[in-house]
Amino acid sequence: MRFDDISIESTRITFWGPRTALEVRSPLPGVLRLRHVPSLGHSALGPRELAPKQSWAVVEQGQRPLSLRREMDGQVAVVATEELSLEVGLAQGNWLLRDASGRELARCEGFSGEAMPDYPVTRFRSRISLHAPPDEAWLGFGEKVGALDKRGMHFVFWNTDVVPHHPDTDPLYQSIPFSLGLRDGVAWGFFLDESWRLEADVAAEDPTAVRWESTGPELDAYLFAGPLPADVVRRYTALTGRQPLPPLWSLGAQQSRWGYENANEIRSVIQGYRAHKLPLDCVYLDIDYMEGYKVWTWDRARYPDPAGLAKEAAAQGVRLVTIIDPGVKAEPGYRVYDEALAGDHLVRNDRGSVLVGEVWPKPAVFPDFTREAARAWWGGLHKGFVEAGIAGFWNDMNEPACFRLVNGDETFSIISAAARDKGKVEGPTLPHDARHGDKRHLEVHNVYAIGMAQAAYEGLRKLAPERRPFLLTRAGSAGIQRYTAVWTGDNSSYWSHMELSIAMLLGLGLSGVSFTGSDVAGFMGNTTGEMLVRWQQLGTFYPLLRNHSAKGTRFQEPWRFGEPYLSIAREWLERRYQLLPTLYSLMHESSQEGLPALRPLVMYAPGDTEALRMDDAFLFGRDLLVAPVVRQGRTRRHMYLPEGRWLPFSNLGLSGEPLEGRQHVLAEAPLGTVPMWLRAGGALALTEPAQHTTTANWAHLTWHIHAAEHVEARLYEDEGDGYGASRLTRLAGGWKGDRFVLERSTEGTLPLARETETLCVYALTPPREVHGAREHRFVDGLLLLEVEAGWSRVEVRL
Ligand code: MIG
Repeated sequence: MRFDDISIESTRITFWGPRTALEVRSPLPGVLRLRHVPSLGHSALGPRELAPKQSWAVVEQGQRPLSLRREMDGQVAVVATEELSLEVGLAQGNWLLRDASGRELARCEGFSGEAMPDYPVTRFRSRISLHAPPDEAWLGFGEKVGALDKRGMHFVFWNTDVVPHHPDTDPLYQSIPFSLGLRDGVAWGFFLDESWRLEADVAAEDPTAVRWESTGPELDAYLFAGPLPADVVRRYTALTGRQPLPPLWSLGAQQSRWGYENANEIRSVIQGYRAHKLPLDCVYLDIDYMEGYKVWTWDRARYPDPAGLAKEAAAQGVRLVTIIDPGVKAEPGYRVYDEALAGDHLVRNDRGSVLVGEVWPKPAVFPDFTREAARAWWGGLHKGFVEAGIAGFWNDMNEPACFRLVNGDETFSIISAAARDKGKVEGPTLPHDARHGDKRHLEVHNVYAIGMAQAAYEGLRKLAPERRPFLLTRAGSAGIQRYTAVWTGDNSSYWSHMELSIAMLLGLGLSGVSFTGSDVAGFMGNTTGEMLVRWQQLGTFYPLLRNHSAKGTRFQEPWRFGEPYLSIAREWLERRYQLLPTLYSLMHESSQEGLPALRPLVMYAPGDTEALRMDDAFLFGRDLLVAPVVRQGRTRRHMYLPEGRWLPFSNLGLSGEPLEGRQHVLAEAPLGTVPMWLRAGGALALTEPAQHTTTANWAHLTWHIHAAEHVEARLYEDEGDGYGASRLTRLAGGWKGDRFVLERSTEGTLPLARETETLCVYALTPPREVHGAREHRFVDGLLLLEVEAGWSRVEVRL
């Protein structure tokens, strides 16, 4: 491959070969877009003119200036922005990316492609190969199994409903072709903005190359500068959007089960929580609430008065969330089906008639969420449920899952040989040749769920503009964070699945998806009291904390296993509610900067290979290091502390003397204990436990601060829902000679809801004098300060 012509515009430079093209733009600072076109025939509008390309992922498509110069006898062209420069080899069609300091970040060894004409859908094989030096780690890739560093794995990006899945099952439900490369402590990012079925070979076949392959005609890639992992995530989420701040209640405890039979059982679950003094904010209604699996209907025998039930639950501080599946029962006279047909909102088969399959409803048809009119119609369908007081929506089976196809009188399993031969399908979904408007399923399969999520989100913004939507999805693609939280689907009550959830959620977080969780205590299979308690402890830090289980499995609400499990589970649910000021602030930070709440240790120790291996532990925000026990029977926990000083803070309380980082430790972790450490200079804001959330304008607040040279912390507060006034509080300070000083500043107009605050400052010697506090006490290495809520400065002389 070679380039023999270049077209130069101020914000776009295109390299042309005889049948190929490479278009370079810079949409945002530190971001380059490289549209690789290996076979121009399918992407050209005319000579020297690429057809515009639609993206489902990208929201921010700026136009930043580019400059071009030639080097090495004209054989290399350098496209430069302020932050990045790209050297394009004109003879080979390869490229090399450098940062502003001239350091090599990435290298493409070439791209190529061929078209494979086939009936009825032509597919392509477009490939790009990236150099992967042996010391480079590859993180991200969205919802994938395996360790944090995905080197040595091979992935398929094709949203798939798999039950049950195993610790090595691929693909799962989400397709996010984004990776973060990390070498010598410097990070860079790569995102392939393609909705087509993709594969990535992460240095498995060839240990020096990461290879991507698409079934589509192009490789539309974005490159992101670091230098820190957080910079890459920030830039990636500036491009693909950030998770909006969720309503506070959705960060509370959630209970679900596929198998709650009727309204009375929902009542008794709420009653069980309250009777056992367990915090709870939300209960889910699974598919059995529908009449004959007809979406947007109620089975009135089971739920005679949904609005009444929602009201009763609300009186207990509990919200209801209903499952919503995309498959619509094909039954004339059923309003949703009739409207779908009349409005032409459905996916069609190759022959042009409405595609009929079977999911839970049978026969079933599928809305085509790639089209705006279908999305607007679907969004409006939330109305009756919103009016009944349903607080949120849970989108399931949205890969989309389809178990069987109906073809005239013949019905066949979608994963049978017959189906494979006829429609060419992969997994229990729609055939490749199904039509979505002018597109085929093979191209838009992976974005089915983001279209459905967008429909729901936009619908809810219209129907209830004063409230923040809460949506939960199983399937998704790059950018899904703009609309919905993500749970990781049908895991099982295996210790290995509990452990795996950590690396999986960390990978999702690096890939822009912050509001995530896995089903606590496992969906399939039977959990035990010990597993429930350990999973509850881990789940305390999942941004989405949901206990969910499958029909036919053992009930796993926290009281089902007796003591000591009930009491320990309660303690951890209470800790979750204590942590809400911190979690809420982290979710706010996600909405502003894109950083996830759960962060891998390498986020702040990017050059530390020991930290890279710790994928059964994580940081909650920047400051709290958490090492949950994820193995049966263990009462001690190995941990590697990265660089810095760390205050043992197991169970959110002082549990030892500060330790220097860069060492391995063994921490005590009996059944009720999770080892944790608080970073020097870091702080945690905690409130009092409660039975349910009310407002995020906290009436009680305690700061836990690990004193150091520099202290920095943030707290975001508002009413907990809606779009009203807020307050952002910043703490800053640290040592000044023999004094320890803390200053507080705020932004925003939300009035304070408390008169005093408590500051717990650790790692100080007994003070001689304290200024700025109403009261102070020094006990066992802890300086306890009682301050006016509107305090601005505290000074401690030692
Ligand atoms: O085919 O709605 O992942 O959470 O409970 C199974 C019933 C359909 C799969 C979801 C699971 C949910 C279940 N659903």
